[in-house]
Amino acid sequence: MTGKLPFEALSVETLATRLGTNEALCAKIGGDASAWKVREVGDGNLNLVFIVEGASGGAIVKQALPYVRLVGDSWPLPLKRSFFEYHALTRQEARAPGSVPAIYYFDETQALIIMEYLSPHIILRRALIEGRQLPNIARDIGLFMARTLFRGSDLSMATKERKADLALFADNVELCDITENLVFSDPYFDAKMNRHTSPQLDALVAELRADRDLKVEAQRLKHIFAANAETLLHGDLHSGSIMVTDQETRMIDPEFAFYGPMAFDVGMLLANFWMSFFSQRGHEQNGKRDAMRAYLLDVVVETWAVFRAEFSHLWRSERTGMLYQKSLFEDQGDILAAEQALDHVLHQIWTDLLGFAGIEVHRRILGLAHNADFETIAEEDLRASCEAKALKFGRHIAVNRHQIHSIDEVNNLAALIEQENSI
Ligand code: SR1
Ligand code: MG
Repeated sequence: MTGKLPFEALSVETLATRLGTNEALCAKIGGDASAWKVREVGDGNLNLVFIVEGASGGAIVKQALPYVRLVGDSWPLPLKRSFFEYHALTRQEARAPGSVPAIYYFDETQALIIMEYLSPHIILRRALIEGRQLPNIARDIGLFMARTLFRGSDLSMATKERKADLALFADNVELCDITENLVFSDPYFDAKMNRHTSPQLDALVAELRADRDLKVEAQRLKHIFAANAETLLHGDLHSGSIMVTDQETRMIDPEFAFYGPMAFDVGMLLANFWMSFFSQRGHEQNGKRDAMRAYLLDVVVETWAVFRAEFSHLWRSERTGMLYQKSLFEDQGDILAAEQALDHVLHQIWTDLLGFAGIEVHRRILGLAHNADFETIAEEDLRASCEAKALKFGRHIAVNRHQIHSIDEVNNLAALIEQENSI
């Protein structure tokens, strides 16, 4: 396939013929395309994902479709998201080596990326639903976030380079538009594509949609999301965008990448751990999940601690950008000033991440794009009860984010709400 042919969606039937002469793919999996085994495994909301296996190995072929897969061709979506995903992956690899799949080939016209087949990795969300306690995720994801968010910002980059990159990713308009609507606005009114567990949650949903403080807070957070072009974000860092084994953690799918607030990636990620926490009661068919719940709260604590420690380390050792210049602080012998500034930056991330986390919880229960943590709880009353607790938690941390001072305080709140019988 050359980049000059017009876009055409691949299929299990056509892939070997169309990519059979692709040098990068043949080098990786073996050149006899007639022996390739092709499976379509995409279970995300947007794209086609194929596993292709040949005589000498396997690879992933990911292709964007000109529409939202979850909804169909009534919702067109530009193919250029593949371009942003490719460029985000290259930057993430440079800033946090070993944290993303290796890229073998990119074809902009066909909107396809050929990349490393991660095996035996599974999606983190699936592992957490199964009750698996993965020992390294907090460390690996905390480091990934600190390194990519710090090194993609004006704390680290040359400003000319950062501004050029900001301009490049500013064109990822339609994917930002999805987040701006689906995350920050649609959950808080009766938007067309919303759904929730009904009738069990109807009264609570009405209450949340009438909650003035919550709606204002959601829009303040949307304002920060849209206006604070602080760093190159992953943009969709939930537990479905992370692949794991017991030893390894890799971040995938950064097609929503754009320059936004650091706290967005951190908040979205932690929200997914808290949602997993609240969903565990729905997955107790084979025994209680008390240990899993405790593990998830520990993961939250450790992720935030690793993030803070690595961010602080980079602040002290790699602060080469135009913000908080060393020439004003350390070079004047005023190390304490640099530490005071670091405290302010971390505090801002902390306050905002709580807000982003709260509304991420809401949109996964009230909006279009739900998550499997709750969706796989077949018994509807039980699912609604888990979801109601998560909604209550999400509201509290979003609205009260300026008054919450520690991760333990948030985890204690989650544990308290989880123990309530009335919901
Ligand atoms: C229409 S896309 C819905 C969601 O799927 C993606 O993974 C993002 O989270 C997006 O909000
Ligand atoms: Mg995705």
